[in-house]
Order: sequence, then C-alpha cells, then structure tokens
Amino acid sequence: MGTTHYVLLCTVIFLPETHAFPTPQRPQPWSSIDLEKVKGYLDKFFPIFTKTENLSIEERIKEMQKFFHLTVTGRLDTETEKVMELPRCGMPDVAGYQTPSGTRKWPKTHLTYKILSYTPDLPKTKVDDAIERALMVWSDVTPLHFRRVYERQADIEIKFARREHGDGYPFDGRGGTLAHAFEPGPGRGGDAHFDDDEKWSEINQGKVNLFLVAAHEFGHSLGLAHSNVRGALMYPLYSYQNPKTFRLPADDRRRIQKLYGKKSSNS
Ligand SMILES: [Ca+2]
Ligand SMILES: [Ca+2]
Ligand SMILES: [Zn+2]
Ligand SMILES: [Zn+2]
Repeated sequence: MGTTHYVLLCTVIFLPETHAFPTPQRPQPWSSIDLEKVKGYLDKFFPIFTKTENLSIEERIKEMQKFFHLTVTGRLDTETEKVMELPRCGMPDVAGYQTPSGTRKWPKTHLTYKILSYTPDLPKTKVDDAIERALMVWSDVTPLHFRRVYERQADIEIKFARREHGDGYPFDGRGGTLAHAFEPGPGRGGDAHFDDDEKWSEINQGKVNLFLVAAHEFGHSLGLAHSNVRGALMYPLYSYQNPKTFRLPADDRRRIQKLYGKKSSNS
C-alpha cells in the first residue's frame, strides 16, 4: 500500500511540470500573503471549517493534509503548497460532511443534457464526442440513460465560461479550478461548467483533457462528492491518463451503483 501511494503521489506532484501553469518554486516564508492564499483555499475546498471559528489555521491545514494523505504537519510545507497549486475541480472536498453523499440523486433514470456553449480550443464535434463519452462512463455501469436535447431545458446543461459567469462561483483564469458542477436538483442542479481560460484538448500535452474532466464533473451532476481515494475519477485533483484506455475505477463504480444500482442486463 505504501509503495502504491508513493508512486501515485509522485504522479500528482509531477503534474505542474507537464502543464504550462506558472508554479512559483521560491522558498516560502510564512507571509501574510501565503496566509490569505491558504485561507482562501481552505474556505473554498474545506468549507466546513469556516463555521468553526476556534480551529486554528494549523488545524485546518491538518484536515486538508489528511484528506490528501500528505504528511500531517499543520504547516504550509512544500508538499502541501504543491498540492494547493495543482489544477483541480472547483467543488469542495468535504462537501460530504455537509450534505452526506448519496442523499441527492435524480429520481429518474432517463436524463437529458444540452450543450449551451463551446470552447474555441476544439472543433464542436470533438466537444460533442468528449461529452457523450464522459456520460457513457456512468451510463455503462448504471441504469441511467442520457439523451441530448437542443431546444428545451435539460437536466444537465453544459457550458464553457470565463471568470464570473452568473452563478456566484467565478472561475479563476488559467490553472487552479478547471470546472465545477452542481448536484442533482431543479434549475442549475446537475449543470456542469468548464473554465474556458483553460486550454481544452482531446489529448493532453500541456492542456487539459476535456473527456477526463467532464467524466469527473458528471459524477457531481449525478450526486457523487469527491473521493480521497487516489486514482479514483472523483479524486479532486486533475491527473492525466489515456482516455482511450480509461476504465471507471472500482471506487467510483461502487459509489455510483450505490446511488442508482447496476445496469440491468437487458437495458
Ligand atoms: Ca439542470
Ligand atoms: Ca482555472
Ligand atoms: Zn470535483
Ligand atoms: Zn459555474
């Protein structure tokens, strides 16, 4: 187990080098700017702790380090800072504490989706294809069906947007947050938004693979919270793998089937 973790950890930490994102490597004294940055990260991704005023910043960092299986120091050490700078999903990592995962799910198996806007990074057909394959990741192992609609409102509405885009969760320019999605429900429930300041790609090479991020976001659209299992699709940090050989990891399969059941053999 320890060996596996070590190898995967290297993969995660190696990521900034494979992306064109600025990753400051300067040694970090504990300045007020660092403190603001760390607080911002914890408020956004570990929001449960903002309600507990008496938790020190060290205690909050420890919770984050536990989630990511880092050495629990309570300090902004190099390992912790690198994880905070990795490209990732915009949804919180401790949402499960506030809304126990599994309490929000669609009360039906036939869902509709609609693509409201496209990225200029890819031909439309490539976007359509990545979205369709990302939904199939989930419909392949559950009784869920997805049908694309063009005119009327859909359960899962998909768009590419920059910065503030109307839902109160502004994107942050290139790097950092890549996308976010809302849990099942009416209106914006189920919707998935992709940061169009990223360079979206059907491969990787310094860009972000749309299929992999979309498959992760649709997990949220269907009611899954983040997993702290490294290698799980619902792990919050972006990590590239070949989309052509992608198989839904066991952790994600188990969690989605707990919500919707297994695919029946005649569907
Ligand atoms: Ca919706
Ligand atoms: Ca971003
Ligand atoms: Zn996520
Ligand atoms: Zn949004």
